[in-house]
Amino acid sequence: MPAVIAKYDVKAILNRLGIEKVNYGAFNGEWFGNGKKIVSVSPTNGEVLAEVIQADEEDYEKVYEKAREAFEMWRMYPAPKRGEIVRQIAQELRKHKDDLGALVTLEMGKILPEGLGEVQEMIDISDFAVGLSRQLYGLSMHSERPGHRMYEQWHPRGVIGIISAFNFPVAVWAWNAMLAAVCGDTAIWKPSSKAPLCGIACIKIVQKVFERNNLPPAIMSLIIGKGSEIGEKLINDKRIPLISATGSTRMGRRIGEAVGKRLGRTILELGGNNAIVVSDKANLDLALRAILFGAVGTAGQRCTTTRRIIAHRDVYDKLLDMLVKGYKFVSIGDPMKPNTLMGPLIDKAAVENMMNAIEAIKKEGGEIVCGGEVLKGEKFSTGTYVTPCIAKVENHYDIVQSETFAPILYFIKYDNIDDAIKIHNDVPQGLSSAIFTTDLLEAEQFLSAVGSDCGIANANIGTSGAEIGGAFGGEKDTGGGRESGSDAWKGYMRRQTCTINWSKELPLAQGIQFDTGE
Ligand code: UN1
Repeated sequence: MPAVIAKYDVKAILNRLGIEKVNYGAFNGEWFGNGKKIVSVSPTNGEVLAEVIQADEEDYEKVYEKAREAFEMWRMYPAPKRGEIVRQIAQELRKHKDDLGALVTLEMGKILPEGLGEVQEMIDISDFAVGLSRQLYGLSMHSERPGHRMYEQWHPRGVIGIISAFNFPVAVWAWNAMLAAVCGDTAIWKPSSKAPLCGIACIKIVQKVFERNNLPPAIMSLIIGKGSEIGEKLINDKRIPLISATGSTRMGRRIGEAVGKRLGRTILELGGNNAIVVSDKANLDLALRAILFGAVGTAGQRCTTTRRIIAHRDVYDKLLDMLVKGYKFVSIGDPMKPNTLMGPLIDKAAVENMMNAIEAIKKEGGEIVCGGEVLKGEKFSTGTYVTPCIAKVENHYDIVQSETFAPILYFIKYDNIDDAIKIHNDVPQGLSSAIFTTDLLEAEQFLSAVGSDCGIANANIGTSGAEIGGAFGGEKDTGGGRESGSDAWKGYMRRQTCTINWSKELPLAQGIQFDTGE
């Protein structure tokens, strides 16, 4: 058990991470900021953690300029050496795991084991990137012309932009930043203004590594500011060839539009509406545990959160009953305390959003089976704690079709597997999905071309908690981008096809003759 679980001292944690009472929100090798001040308030108890002076539009230029300068040298620093720097970053992350995990919990409210798990994802992706730094392979192909060689190679793209959400305030940056770093890009990170201290703490950790190695710290820079100012500047900046963004579908559409207009590239990881199909041939005990973690974990604020259960009519009542009992044992409270399973929502606006969704469910004819209340009393004086909710609904309800970023789990009935898959895919989003069944044929159908239409599809494990080794992302309104493992690194590099003629002739492809007759 990490020491911080047993006993924690917020001041000491912040201190060890280099967080001061008032911090600058822009970093390009130096810390500065000339924008409005924001206050980071913990949703766990309403206490002020620290203040941040955000960046303004001029500060953005200063951040960009240093990131560009850093790119000029970083792209020529050999990839395996870039990997060595990321290896050192992974070591620093290991040293700071307890404190950074605790800060995630304090600033956004997920329970400490999940805060620590998030830092573990950062370490894992860093290790992955170290190996990758020696494996940025291109293919070679046979030329149709004699005395010619053809191959493709991958070059760094440039200064890229990373926009991250409050719910994974450190890991999602690391998925992007560590891959970008070994690929030879430099990255400007705009974290969510709801979790600015997490951003500052991460950059302080990596800053030391760059400084120790006499490298420009602007290889990984930071810009905290308003979406309507700094976010807009970043996405409209022609000099930024790639924007990798995580957030709502609404936000992603805006980014896709702005970056698409200037023909830049995007990696978009947007909303999910993740379902678990529970067959009459499922191991219900396994399904129960997966659903509990998937629906209640991170208080329903993961993009991979389980939002819909599509249960076979023969197990529907039994599963619902098991879940309602299970929900009673979910201990809600201070996410820093051992045994707590669900912390607060990020803020009161999120609570209001959840309450509005519950009203909408009832209006459309749904039935609230349990939960969905705002908790009151001294322990919950922040107004950010709720009970997780289960509702019986129809898949076509407007409210079911959209992502509510809160712990609401929809229960839907199905008759046969074709029917289940149809219901499953009948939503605008396509991030993560799962089936629980011991029937091989059903599982294979779910994973086949006529099965789940999501970017992630699992059998007998839940929708959330993906490993970093796979490509992460989804289809349809989820945005289509892929981050993290597999060959997602290719998004951070530009592909170049090269043909070299080592003969003394100049044959043309496709057998074309183009002689001047001289
Ligand atoms: C997110 O919610 O934006 O698969 C990312 C998961 C985590 C990542 C979630 N590894 O739940």
